[in-house]
Amino acid sequence: MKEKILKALKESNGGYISGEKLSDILGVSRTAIWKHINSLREEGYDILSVPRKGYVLNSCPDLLTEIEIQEGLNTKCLGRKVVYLDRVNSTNDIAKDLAIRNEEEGLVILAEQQVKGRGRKGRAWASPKGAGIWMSLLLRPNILPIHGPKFTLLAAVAVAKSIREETGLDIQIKWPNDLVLQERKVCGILSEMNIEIDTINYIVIGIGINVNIGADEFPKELHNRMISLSQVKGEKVSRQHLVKRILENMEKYYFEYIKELHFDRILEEWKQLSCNIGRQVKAVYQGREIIGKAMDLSKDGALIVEQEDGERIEISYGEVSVRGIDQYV
Ligand code: BTX
Repeated sequence: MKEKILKALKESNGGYISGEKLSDILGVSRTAIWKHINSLREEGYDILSVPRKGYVLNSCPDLLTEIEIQEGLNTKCLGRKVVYLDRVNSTNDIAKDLAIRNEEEGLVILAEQQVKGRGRKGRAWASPKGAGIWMSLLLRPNILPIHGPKFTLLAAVAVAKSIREETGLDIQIKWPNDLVLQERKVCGILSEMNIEIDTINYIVIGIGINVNIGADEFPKELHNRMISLSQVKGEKVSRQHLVKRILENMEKYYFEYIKELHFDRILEEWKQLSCNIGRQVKAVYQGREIIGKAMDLSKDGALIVEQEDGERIEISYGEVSVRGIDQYV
């Protein structure tokens, strides 16, 4: 009912709508309408009520509810169902749980706060309340599992592009799953797959973005390694707009890729957005320490590193530190 009232207020486009009219359209008493209006106010909706005129919606909070995300969202699949939660362990866990229960592709989980947000290898991902985007997407691509890792690169391109479009900030991708701004981490992507020999049952793509987090809200030990969009932009960034833009861009790249299995265009965009290419990097790969210059990406998205002796190694998984960004000299 609350959502229906909100919808009616939004549809009146800044005009007044009377309590009587709302109660007629929605088939509930005026007292019930008033209670729901108050509850919306508690969530941060600025709703004015004027005697003999009714209610008018002045402004909406930057919440990531289904109704806010779906408003004006231009997608066919991603975000057609949105589960919005206040506090969760990890949005990826919720998405995986629902995937096992046959939830359809395109499901989006959003939370205001994660208390056990995860990075790779079980590392913790700081996800303070109300100031970030902590989101998981459920995909069920009908392709071979070997192509699964490409989705992390695809998501990185889609998210980086969306942030650039929404904020104008010069964000870059650090292979394979981080986005950096002024050489500090602003976003991480955690893709988790469930596969059988020749089938992907599902992929959950978890995206964490530090949007409006103040420097003092980050864990102390991470202060000089992470940053938020608002810190660089100097003003708050709309989470709602950014989520919508990500869903739209993500769907565009996703459909394009699964239609023809053409990864070249995404790779080209990835390279243009990369902070790795041309820089000194260090990695431990297959038990060996690799130090050299990142030269390119292979057609499957592996990072090609040229060592001092000229040998070229394709790193297809794991960690790669970049001199100047990570704690390596
Ligand atoms: P990662 O393993 O590459 O990075 C984790 C590391 O990043 C941590 O060890 C820490 O040093 C640093 N870090 C932790 N929190 C933050 C932060 N908020 N900003 C910048 N750096 C940080 C990266 O893993 C993948 C993260 C994915 C997070 C999303 S949020 C939605 C979804 N749910 C979930 O539990 N994870 C994903």
